[in-house]
Amino acid sequence: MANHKCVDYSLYLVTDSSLVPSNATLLGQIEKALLGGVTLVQLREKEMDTGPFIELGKKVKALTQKHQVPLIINDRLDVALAIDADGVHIGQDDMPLVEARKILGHDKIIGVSCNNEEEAKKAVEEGADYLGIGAVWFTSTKSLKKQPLGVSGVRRILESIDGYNGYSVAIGGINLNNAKELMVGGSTKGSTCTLNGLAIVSAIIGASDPKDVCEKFTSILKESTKSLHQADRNTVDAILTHCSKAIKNVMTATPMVHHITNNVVINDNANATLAVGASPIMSTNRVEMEELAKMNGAMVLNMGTLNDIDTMILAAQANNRYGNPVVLDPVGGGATTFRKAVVQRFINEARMTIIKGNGGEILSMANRGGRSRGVDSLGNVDEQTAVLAVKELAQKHQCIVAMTGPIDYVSDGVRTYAIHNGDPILACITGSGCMVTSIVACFAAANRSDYLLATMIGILTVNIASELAMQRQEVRGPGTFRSALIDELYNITHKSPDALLQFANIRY
Ligand code: 3NM
Ligand code: MG
Repeated sequence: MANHKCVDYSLYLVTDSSLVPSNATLLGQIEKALLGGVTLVQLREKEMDTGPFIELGKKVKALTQKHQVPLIINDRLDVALAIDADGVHIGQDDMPLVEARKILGHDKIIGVSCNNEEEAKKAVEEGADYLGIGAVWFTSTKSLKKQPLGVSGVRRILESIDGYNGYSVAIGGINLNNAKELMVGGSTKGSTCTLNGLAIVSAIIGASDPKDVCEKFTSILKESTKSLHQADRNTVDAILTHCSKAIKNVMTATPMVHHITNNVVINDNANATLAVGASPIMSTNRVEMEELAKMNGAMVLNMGTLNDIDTMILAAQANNRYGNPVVLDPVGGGATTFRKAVVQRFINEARMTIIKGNGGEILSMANRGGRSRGVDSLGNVDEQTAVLAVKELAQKHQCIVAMTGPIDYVSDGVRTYAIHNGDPILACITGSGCMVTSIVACFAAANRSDYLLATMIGILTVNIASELAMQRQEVRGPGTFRSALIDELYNITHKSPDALLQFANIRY
């Protein structure tokens, strides 16, 4: 089963056998839709008896498995369990979420239909994996008990659950003509909670060519996320608007952040993690890696101390399986042939969500030179080389790449930013780079909808904390700075998140 934390909700097909055209079959329509790019299927049969429902479910599951797409069953937990589907979708009049969760456990997806703010908040509190928000528009597929929400109604509901860590899809009356309007208009500016996809019945199931329709939906979805980024994410202002929310998300979720890190920084990094409101665990014993990954919010893979590389890889793979972000810090990555090979193994055998290193480490990974002596970077990197290196690496490994130094560069392969913050004294204490990695992981754990944003805010938080620490009277050098830095990490996140907004100096 695909882990439910990393399910793609963008094009969600909900079936209804009564809408299949007379010259087609339900299975045929589902298969064509899958070929067209459907990312999730819900089998919804309101009138079918249990036996035939299970028979049909098995056939649909064979199709969804072939296309590696999760299968959700509408309403019927017994059918979902019988065919080992990936989850259920429940309406407001179906089995309550709390009871359904008791029966299905946490490995199965549970989605809930919501028509207003109260229903949405309740579902979020009770731990719904995703919300189906609707009906957006009038639909003849289902008789509606309430007025359709419209695009603005969907947006209001999303705003009311700002900070929700799960997913949201909209449903009801969606077709090729209104999909873009909904994706762009239904997502909100100052909110981290955006629509993750569209759930569609008749426009796909009733189509004469479901594959063609799904391909068109897919390109509309791609276009609208692009314009969303350009409209309100591609500017520094937008990033800053998200800062205090992203900080709050960490404190609300108090995510566990598992570090396998080097001996030199364990204590400082655990304290820094606590200071921003997350919960550190520094285990290196392979026996508990799987169990930890299950509870984990994010993982730091710091290769400063390389005692047990196999366990590190095992842990990263387990976190991949549970959809947890993995942050790689390739400490000393360019220093020896051995370390170069280890970085390659990490990249080849597990999936990194974010790679964060210093100039020497990132340039070495990007095959653009880059030398380290010990774990510190040698020399400054010119802007053009830095931007190219982070961008190329991000594209190559499909992840976020950050290069820290006097100026920090961050890229998702498309957008690249330079952060001009941080006091030079950071270079005088050991492990300040590793601390940035820890804090980035804390933000990534609680802000999974935007890892670029999480990385930027993690770096900004440490940098600005260092500036504030140096302004303190009692700080006289690296030793006193080190404890003041932990104080300021705590102060920024717990008392004055606006400091980020006030002092940030980002260029792009
Ligand atoms: N649930 P179509 S509206 C199954 O409002 C369903 O919760 C809704 O079908 C809700 O895409 C709906 O054909 C039917 O309009 C949506
Ligand atoms: Mg129902």
